[in-house]
Amino acid sequence: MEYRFEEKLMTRVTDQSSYRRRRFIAGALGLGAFSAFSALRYGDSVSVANETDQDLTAKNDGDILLFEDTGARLTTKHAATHYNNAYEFGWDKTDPYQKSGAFELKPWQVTFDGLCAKPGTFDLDDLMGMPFSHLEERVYDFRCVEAWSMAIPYNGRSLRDILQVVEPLGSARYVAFTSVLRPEQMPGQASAFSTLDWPYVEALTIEEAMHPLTFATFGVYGDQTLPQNGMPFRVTVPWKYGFKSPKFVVRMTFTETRPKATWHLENPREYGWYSNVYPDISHPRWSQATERRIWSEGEIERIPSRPYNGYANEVAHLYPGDRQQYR
Ligand SMILES: Nc1nc2c(c(=O)[nH]1)N[C@H]1C(S)=C(S)[C@@H](COP(=O)(O)O)O[C@H]1N2
Ligand SMILES: [Mo]
Repeated sequence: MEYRFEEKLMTRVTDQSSYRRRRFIAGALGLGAFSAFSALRYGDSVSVANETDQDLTAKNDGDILLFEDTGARLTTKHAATHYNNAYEFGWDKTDPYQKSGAFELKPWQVTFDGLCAKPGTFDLDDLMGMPFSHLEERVYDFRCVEAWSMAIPYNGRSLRDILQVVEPLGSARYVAFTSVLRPEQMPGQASAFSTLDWPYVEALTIEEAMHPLTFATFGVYGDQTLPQNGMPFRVTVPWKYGFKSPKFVVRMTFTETRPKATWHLENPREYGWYSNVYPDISHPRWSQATERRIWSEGEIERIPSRPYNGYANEVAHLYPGDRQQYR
């Protein structure tokens, strides 16, 4: 059965959970044979914050599925796909959609290496572990350090379900992400004006990477074909400033020492290594107390920003002591 995004919008359920999400549950679908990555999908992956069976409505209808719709307002797909940061394509917000036409989404492989027991290189289909249409969808608030934000439905699964399969060693304290290097398809990487060192790199602590909110993302708005949004594969970390959510990921490396991160490297004073959203800690050049929520091209709302971008209940425990350490 084809996935149709509009279908989901028809069911509205009040959300009791502390973050907004919609979710598909693959029932008795016999999908277990897909790959090592599918095994963990069912049962193991989603003891996520505050979720109860009662949150889930609808029924298993043959080959689809349960879902809930929290009724959360979304940014329009048009706005979320025409105003982006993906410096590989250029520095303007319109470059990612205008200059990504030559970017090849397939084939795509991701290599896992460093401190893990089962390193290897896997195709995206393996990492999904199920058909794209059966992945979870989560609506996350997403906030750029530049103080604009959107509410975007991401299609994917918890990154930890994937990381567990390659078995990080006890000595692994961080996960480093490397984005793709393809100057022939990404004009921003070839441009003499770019001061960034390519490829783009980012990193999380192992606890952050294994947190169930950290989302291995294969699509947005049910669409896998949007390079401007980082497809075919990005990682989405909703409690941090947007640059901590790397696009076009091709490698994940488990390390003992803290890896480099592109924007932190570029200007550590302006871009912290952790870069959690803290509204009371200003960027040196602007306040972070509020944000411009982009709902559509025509509607931009000034709203207060929240600690951890609204996900404090889920993640604040990861950051004991003085929050200045985690800016
Ligand atoms: N590889 C890569 N990842 C990246 C970026 C980038 O330029 N290259 N920009 C980051 C920034 S600054 C933001 S705000 C988000 C933007 O994601 P979106 O355009 O899909 O909303 O992607 C982040 N991930
Ligand atoms: Mo950003």
